[in-house]
Amino acid sequence: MTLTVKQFKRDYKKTFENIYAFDFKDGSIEQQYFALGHLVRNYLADEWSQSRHHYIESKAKQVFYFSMEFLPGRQLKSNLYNMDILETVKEGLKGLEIEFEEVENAEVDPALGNGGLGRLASCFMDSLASLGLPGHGNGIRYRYGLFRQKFVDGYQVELPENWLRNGNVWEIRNMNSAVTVRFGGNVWVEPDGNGNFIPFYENTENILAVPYDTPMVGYKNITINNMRLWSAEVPPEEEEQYQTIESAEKIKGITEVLYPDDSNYEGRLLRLKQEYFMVSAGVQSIIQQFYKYNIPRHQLPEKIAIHINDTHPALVVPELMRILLDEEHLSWEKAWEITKKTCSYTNHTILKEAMEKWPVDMVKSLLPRMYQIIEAINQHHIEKKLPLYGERLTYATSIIKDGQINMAHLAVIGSHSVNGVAQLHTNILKNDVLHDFYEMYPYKFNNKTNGITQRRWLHIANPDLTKLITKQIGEEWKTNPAELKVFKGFETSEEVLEELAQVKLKNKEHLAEYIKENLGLEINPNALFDVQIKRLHAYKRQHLNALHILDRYLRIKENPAIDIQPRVFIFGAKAAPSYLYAKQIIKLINSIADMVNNDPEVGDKLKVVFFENYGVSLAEKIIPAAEISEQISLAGKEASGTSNMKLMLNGALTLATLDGANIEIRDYVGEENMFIFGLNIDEVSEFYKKGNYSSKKLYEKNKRLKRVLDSLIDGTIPGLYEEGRVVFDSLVHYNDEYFVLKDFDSYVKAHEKADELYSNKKKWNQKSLINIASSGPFSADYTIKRYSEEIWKTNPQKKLNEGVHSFDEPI
Ligand code: 26V
Repeated sequence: MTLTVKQFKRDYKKTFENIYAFDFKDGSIEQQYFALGHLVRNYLADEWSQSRHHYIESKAKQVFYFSMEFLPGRQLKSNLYNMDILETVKEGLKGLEIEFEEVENAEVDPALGNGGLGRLASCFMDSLASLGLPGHGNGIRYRYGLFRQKFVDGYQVELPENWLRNGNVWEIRNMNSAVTVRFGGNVWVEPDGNGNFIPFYENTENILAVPYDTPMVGYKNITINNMRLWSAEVPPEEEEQYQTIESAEKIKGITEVLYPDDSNYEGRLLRLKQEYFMVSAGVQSIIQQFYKYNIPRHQLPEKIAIHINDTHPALVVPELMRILLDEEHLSWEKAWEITKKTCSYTNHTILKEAMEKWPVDMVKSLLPRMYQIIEAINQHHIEKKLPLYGERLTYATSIIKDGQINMAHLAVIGSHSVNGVAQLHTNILKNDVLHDFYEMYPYKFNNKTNGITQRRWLHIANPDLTKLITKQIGEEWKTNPAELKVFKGFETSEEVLEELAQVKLKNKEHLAEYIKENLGLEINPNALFDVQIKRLHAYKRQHLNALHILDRYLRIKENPAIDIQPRVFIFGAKAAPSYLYAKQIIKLINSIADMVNNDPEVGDKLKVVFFENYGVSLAEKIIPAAEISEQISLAGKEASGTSNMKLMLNGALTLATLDGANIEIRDYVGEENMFIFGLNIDEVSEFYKKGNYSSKKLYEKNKRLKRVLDSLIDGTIPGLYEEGRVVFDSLVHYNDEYFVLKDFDSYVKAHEKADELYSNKKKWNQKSLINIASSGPFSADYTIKRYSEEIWKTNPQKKLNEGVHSFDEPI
């Protein structure tokens, strides 16, 4: 949009006064932020409604991305940037003696997700809008987000995340689009005499689903999509029934908290309620819009696509069937064809313990109609497949087995497309985890390697690097990320390499200041910044990182005069509250940090920083300052990873196993521009097959490793209680499930290579530049383009496409 500084200042003063009835100068930072957000939303309103109208008129196919989690990050700066008025607003605020940075930090970061899956959903929202594609989010407006993490004596403590305390300026409560979701009771089906079967319900619990809509703003174009988050309320007509506050609270309880465990499935009734609540509200609201515009129902798959983000929303399949059967009175065959054509599913994890399976009894009593339909889907599946594929395959792919409903099976059978999130991961799905389905439906399987939005993770988070790139290669790369490769041409330019080094140093200084202010720790910005930021899980092997730090520490203690590359090891990680081992690793790392950081003999040579409460906003601060990106999961366990892409884009060199998208990163950037170590997937499989891994032997044989491991239990690390022993035992006595000891040597070697390279600044900077220049292919814009063309079959809208990316696929 076009906006002058003068106009902005006038608008801002007026907006503030309209809201608060006093002068903006007397307002708190929070109020100043709120007024600014309000004004920006007003600026957006026009374009938002234009977008909506356009979609309706053009009858364009719309995508609905169903996800239990979104992690959008702060929205003020991102919206201003995408609207192309960030500089104007900054200047205007300065004129009013308001610091933009302070105002920006007053915004809460909505933590409505656990990690990778939720952040990916939000990167996708950004790309959909920026590509001019009609694609909307559908999720839950949790009253409390993912817990706030604090460390007390090095232990993780979880505090409630009351993110709505000061209101949320970006959302609009849309009462007129509210729908009712039914739970429990009895359901039976009777013929109505016209050949239709009508379900009758009694004693159901009815819950009102109220949508809160948030605009998703595209980059420099007029597309504004919608992220619709549902909140549970008591239906007004039933308010009298819920006489006690407790019973009303129970209803609201459905959308009260986000489940903080992203690695361990527990069959909790409330979680199932959340899933059906979101699914039913979402599907009902889509269908309502659909019929409002008189679109014939057989056209459903031509007009909408519903994407199932992991199995959490897999009830979309029976819910859509329910509506088509019970409310539209379609035949089973017709309804099934429409449902399958409409739905598609992404798998995000192959960890067995994370696979959703709901007990039949629970589904039967909470969602009786869903159960009837799931049973019928299963019945049809078995009847159809038995003659074609025989008993083994047919029953292996059954949805219901041993009293449980397998949600992945439901999602695969009910979708026309099933994808993994990196090439290796998709291969594992085809050859292993979902192999039986791959035999049955090879055509459903496809890969869609994850991507990230370069707008948030580079343009906004790292403005100096953005400027440097633009100065050398022009603006084109911003809308056509393949163009980033042109930056490679500066690999030999001393001047550009020096500027690149300066940008990195400045970012490191910023982070060092932040660390000083928030953690009271002094770090040397000239040290090598080594970063591992992700949820804490044994398969991600933060403890391997810890062992390497201990190794360095012990070497320094042995020889305090040692000539070693100074390093700062940076961690950000939350552990699921019930995941004891992960919490013990947090305590271990914090104890190591305490020991190392307070040892005068160590000084600058080694520092360990463990940030509390890692999330999107912290990531934006850490990533631009990173030099080594730790992607060290055991090969075959990390589906894709996305921090690997963000760190590479900001010039960090990847130190990684051949897992997830690390493999594709290597394919683009070249093995010589990263540090690869560890077992590959074939070697891991070989060990599993033969069962011949003995971590104890490695411990006994390898002196260096033994010294490190012994330091966990011999009192070396002060403040550590049973945690050292627990980690030691798991690695030495319980045969080291994730091959930490096996990979230790090659991991240490990779770090030695990194140190050596770092001593040659020019070479390091060259590799950093090549990493930046090779990261174009990991733009989520490409990922979304492929989803759109190959799965959803949506096309960018002509009218909306003006000014939208000219687009070359990178080779
Ligand atoms: C799983 C579960 C399972 C039990 C119930 C609660 C719950 C909540 C969330 C999850 C999500 C776990 C899956 C996940 O986040 N996967 C990550 O997805 C990223 C995006 O595709 C990918 O980059 C990471 O490798 C993958 O771990």
